[in-house]
Amino acid sequence: MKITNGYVNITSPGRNFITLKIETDEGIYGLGDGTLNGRELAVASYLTDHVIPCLIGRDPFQTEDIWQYLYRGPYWRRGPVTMSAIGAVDMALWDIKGKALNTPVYNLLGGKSRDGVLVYCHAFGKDIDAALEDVAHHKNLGYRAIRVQSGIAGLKSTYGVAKGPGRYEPAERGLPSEYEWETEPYLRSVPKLFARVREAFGEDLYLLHDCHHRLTPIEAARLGKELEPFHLFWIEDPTPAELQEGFRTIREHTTTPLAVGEVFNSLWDAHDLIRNQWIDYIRATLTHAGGFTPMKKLADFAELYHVKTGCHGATDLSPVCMAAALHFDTAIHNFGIQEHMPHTDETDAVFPHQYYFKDGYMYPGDAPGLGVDLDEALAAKYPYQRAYLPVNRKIDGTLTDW
Ligand code: GCO
Ligand code: MG
Repeated sequence: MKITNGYVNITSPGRNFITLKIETDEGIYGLGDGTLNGRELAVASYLTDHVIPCLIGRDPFQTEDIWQYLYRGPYWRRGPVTMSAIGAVDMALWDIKGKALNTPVYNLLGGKSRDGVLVYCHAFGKDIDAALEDVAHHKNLGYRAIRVQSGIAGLKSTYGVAKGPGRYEPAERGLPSEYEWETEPYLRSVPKLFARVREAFGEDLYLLHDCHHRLTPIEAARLGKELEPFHLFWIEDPTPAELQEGFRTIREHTTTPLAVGEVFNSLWDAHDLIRNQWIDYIRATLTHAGGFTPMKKLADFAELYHVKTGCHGATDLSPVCMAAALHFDTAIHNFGIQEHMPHTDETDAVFPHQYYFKDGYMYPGDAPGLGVDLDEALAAKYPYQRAYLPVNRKIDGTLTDW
């Protein structure tokens, strides 16, 4: 089999998505997600201008060789744009392989290691009472694991809480808006939030919380310690992880499990975190970390150190990535949990898919390949619209991590 053509689809059914389609001489095609929130067109150009021309004529079954060609070949390595582009190619090739062999991708990765994939959803509210209502709502939908975020008294906006009615969506159309941040009120509020959640819902729910890279290691250590009585499944991105050693400080002070890695794009971003056992869950995604080929290696490396996976699954990853993640989660041994932020009906219609949610778990379906498609005629009705993630400033005006 030979690759004969490839092109990038850009669509915006509510938010922007970059999808790579690779075609072959046997009529089989594969899809890959290359969406990088707020920097979508850079990945589209990387694919169209630099990657696709090098793929024509290659054997799509050679996923390892093509991955190495795209990673080592250009000399310039890593970075979210490069790795999202490589991730899209790798995903599309595994989709082709599955379709050609008439089997779901999870069978190519080791077969089913479990029946269902435990997922967590997002609950939030402008204050603690509203957050509790949203937890109750999601529990009634059947979720067994819920991430909880709430507004902070005195701050106009915070991460994970929608500004208006409706669900939370991180990117906003137009140029970046500015959010406001102060650490101390946040640190005082989160333990109160989880005390109330446990009081209202008991011990059975798995509870998670995202700090979104906003704390220093010692602040995160304080938060982890104060959350211990509420037995969280994890706190996520407690501190930025460029300095992997920062996690040592957090680890030395708390037994609250730690998750990090949604912005990672290589095993090397997590190398010290994993081999020193400073984290419990690695959140790298199939799109941003370069596809199945390196993610399988990352998971296998993590397994040696008792680290499990918890793949990023925000709505800024398309249903193609969601499908890929569910195949991956089904197959690997050290799966921990999968994030699930449901897409809008418009997005689901553009990307018809086999995967589904039932009673707290998700299932990839048994269609050959990834089990997800792209309705290009419908996608064309939603042209690209510029959108950015917000930026964040401390109340004195200093730019800080969003
Ligand atoms: C999460 C994330 C996201 C990010 C988003 C940025 O845990 O789901 O933190 O919501 O903010 O992916 O593009
Ligand atoms: Mg996060």
